[in-house]
Amino acid sequence: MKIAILGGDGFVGWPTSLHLSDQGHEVHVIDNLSRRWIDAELGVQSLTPMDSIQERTRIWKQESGNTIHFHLIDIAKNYEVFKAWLADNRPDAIIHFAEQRAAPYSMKSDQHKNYTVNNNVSATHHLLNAMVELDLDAHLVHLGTMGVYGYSSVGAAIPEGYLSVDVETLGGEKASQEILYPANPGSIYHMTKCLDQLLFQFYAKNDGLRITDLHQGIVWGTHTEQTLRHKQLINRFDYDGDYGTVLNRFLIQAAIGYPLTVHGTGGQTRAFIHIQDSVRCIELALKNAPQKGDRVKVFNQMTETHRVRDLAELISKLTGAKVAYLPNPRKEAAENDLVVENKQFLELGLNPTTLEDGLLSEVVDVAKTYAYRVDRSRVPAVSAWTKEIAEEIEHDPEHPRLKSVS
Ligand code: NAD
Ligand code: USQ
Repeated sequence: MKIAILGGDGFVGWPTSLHLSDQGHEVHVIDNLSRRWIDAELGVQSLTPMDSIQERTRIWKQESGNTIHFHLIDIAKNYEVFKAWLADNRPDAIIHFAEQRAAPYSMKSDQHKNYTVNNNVSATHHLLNAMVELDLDAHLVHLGTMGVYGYSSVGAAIPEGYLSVDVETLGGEKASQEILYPANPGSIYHMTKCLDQLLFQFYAKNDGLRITDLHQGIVWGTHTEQTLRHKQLINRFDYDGDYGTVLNRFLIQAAIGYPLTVHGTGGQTRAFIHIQDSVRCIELALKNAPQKGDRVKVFNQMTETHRVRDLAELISKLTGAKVAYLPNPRKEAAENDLVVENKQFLELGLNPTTLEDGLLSEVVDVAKTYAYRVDRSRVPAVSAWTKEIAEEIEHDPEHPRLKSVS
């Protein structure tokens, strides 16, 4: 297949590009490199030394004999350029990763809120709009988030996208319906993914676009089978307070002897998936496209759930790291349970990589190798969800932003 990978230079996009290229697909990465610019804005860098996308693709050609094409396009700002590219290339499938994906970055300031909404919503809408205009019947696979559901503890498992509801009609009868699970975003970033869902619903219904939306949990790990083939194919690894996600952050904190930064009581339960499984799920989704006229196909792309403090304790036991319970910069439930249905990928043959000691140690080893690149002052998460929370953190003498943590 000819596959366009929007956002193919990112943390999940790069290993996906390698994996699909390895399987013989013709892969085209489209990326505006905004994620690299955000590193420059924040004054942080990936823990792992990443080469330019051009150099990465050169090494991949040398190692595999396969070409990954790169196109520098901002799909949110350059609609006409993007549309012209789609018209010239007419891919069979399009994988859409190209959004600003960090919740803390999206909550940093009013400018960051505007940027995240404008970038994410325009990127998704431009893609859908251009596909209709060009009569492009490509299968669109979007990377969404478990966060569209909220992380509620209603006592029932979160279904894969749709909720069955009974409504009482005016005649007093029961009518059954399946509706999109009620959206309950916890950040501006997560809210853009809820808006994406409505765009997808409309374009599938109105124009018959074939769309799969993958509601993914937190991705952890860094290596995949292909990124391990050459040191210059290494994946990015975010550790800073804005882009680093919880499990990868704990692993690197353990490697550099930094107390594990648990927000609040650590009672938050979240869904997780290893990067290798994430890439495999995308392959499975590509092979199981919806038909024209079908509703949006939704998968819950996660393999296990964990409570944040349990993860901290597990890593502490494994590595001897200390655990620090910090004031939570986010506005979120202090404690929640989370039960998620994920039957569809399991039935398609996904064999989950669970969070076991060997893989956790592998990430700690990567972190130790590159520990010299870590700026410890960028580890604390300081982006506050409300002005009140920002005030509290500002005046808390125990918060690590005010202390040097050794
Ligand atoms: P990332 O930030 O590493 O990668 C996103 C890529 O998209 C970057 O290379 C960036 O330059 C590019 N991009 C952003 N806006 C663009 C635009 N307007 N035009 C062209 N390119 C643009 O993020 P990631 O961790 O690889 O996540 C990829 C997708 O998966 C995101 O949509 C995210 O919401 C979703 N997701 C990620 C995780 C996770 O834990 N990393 C979990 C669930 C869902
Ligand atoms: N947390 C800590 N300590 C830290 C970092 C985070 O306790 O040092 C807590 C947070 O407060 C939160 C939980 O861990 O309760 C998860 O935070 P996170 O940064 O790991 O994940 P999140 O902000 O939800 O976002 C990430 C990705 C996003 C994706 C989402 C999937 O950045 O792109 O959509 O995971 S999900 O969480 O399932 O919605």
